Amino acid sequence: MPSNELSKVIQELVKYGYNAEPEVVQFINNTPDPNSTIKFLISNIPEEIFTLNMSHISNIYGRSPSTSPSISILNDMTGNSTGSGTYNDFVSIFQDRLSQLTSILSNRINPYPLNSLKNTSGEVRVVGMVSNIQKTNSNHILIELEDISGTFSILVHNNSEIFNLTDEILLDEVIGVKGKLSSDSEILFAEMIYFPDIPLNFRPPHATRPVQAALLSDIHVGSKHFNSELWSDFTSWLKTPEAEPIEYILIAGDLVEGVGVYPGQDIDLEIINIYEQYDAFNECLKDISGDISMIMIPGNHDAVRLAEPQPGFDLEIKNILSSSNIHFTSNPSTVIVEGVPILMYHGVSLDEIIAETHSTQVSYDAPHNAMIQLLKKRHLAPQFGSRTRISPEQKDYLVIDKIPSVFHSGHVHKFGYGKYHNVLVINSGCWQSQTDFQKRANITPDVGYAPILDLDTLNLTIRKFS
Ligand code: D5M
Ligand code: FE
Ligand code: ZN
Repeated sequence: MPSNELSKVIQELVKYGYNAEPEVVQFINNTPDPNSTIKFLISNIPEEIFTLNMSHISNIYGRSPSTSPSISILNDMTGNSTGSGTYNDFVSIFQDRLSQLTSILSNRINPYPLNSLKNTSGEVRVVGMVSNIQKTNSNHILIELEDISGTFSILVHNNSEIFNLTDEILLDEVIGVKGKLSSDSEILFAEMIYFPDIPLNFRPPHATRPVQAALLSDIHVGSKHFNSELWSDFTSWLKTPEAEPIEYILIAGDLVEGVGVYPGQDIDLEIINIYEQYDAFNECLKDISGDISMIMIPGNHDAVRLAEPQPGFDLEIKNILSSSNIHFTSNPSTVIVEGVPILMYHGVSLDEIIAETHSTQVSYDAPHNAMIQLLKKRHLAPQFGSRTRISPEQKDYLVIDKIPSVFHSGHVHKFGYGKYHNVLVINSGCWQSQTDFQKRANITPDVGYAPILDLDTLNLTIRKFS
């Protein structure tokens, strides 16, 4: 007997005057949005056919859809926003951040509560959120740590071996410290600093069959500078035998250019209406075979709220992006593709990490090193109240709770990749040529990169269109 869902698929087909063999009904039902799949199929089926079988489906999709896509999404907060912006919401999100990151650090260092230190002496370990960090008159670094019990001052001496680590510490991040208390137990002299971090022996899960994913971001359709020629080169290449193993495309935000994103943006717009921009983006996807599954999160140019976490697109935008094989989720999200956990985050906080981290390793020319800082801190936007807007929620969705095999971002329009404790870190560049703002700021964007990930070996091949 067909289940409820299967009979809905059958009824929907009948509504349009079609029948289908049971495998086809099952196939349609397994797609993320069966109604869109039906619309897509019947708009592509030859006129004389009224009973669909699997060979019709294969013809429509261009190749056999025999292996069904394997995608699950963790931590999608779309529709679950609880924050109303009250003081209590901010308290909740900080408490949750502190508690999640403290429990990661506590496995290693077994901390004392900060309010107990005044009655202690000698060597202690603590964990807390950085509520202040400043240079003293004698050029040491003074850190104010806060936990649920209270606050405490930590001094990092400028002669100490760990002094250079203070370059990486940002306000509001959670760290651990080992050190010796002063004789009056008023201050802790730091000897070790611990970040929540990724364990060195992390073994990244991988797929069990040879299958690939293209990792893209920052398409910016609707901008005068969207490079449609390079995009067509990419979608044409997808049809070549070389691209046959690609079954997934992940897009980490800034699908369209948006409107009113920055002052004077009008002169950069090819399409001035946001819905028409998504229409044009949809046209850009039309050339991509229907049996490639796509996963998309929004970025700061997209039509969702700016504050992070950003929910996935609403129905109005989803209806414009009519292809049946798109999975929409929030920014950030961890998506499990063929068993491989991939953390997708658009990357607005990277601007801040690059500006605030004093290490020369972290720059726009090495955006993956800024992403590695986020992995170390196990948080996607450590510093609160600066450029990255954060929406207060009961739960801090920006904590990197599950360690991913792959961390995928965009936003800075610079291509870069690296490995950190076996996590593959990729910033996928963009499809928008240099804008006037970027010309003035001397930024040369990396345009037309399609990093292709082998999901079974976690190796990367860089496909550059030019
Ligand atoms: O961001 C693209 C990159 O360029 C990112 O690193 C921010 C930077 N950018 C772009 N426009 C501006 C303005 N007006 N001020 C400061 N920084 C900017 P995207 O999200 O694609 O705009
Ligand atoms: Fe962008
Ligand atoms: Zn962006």
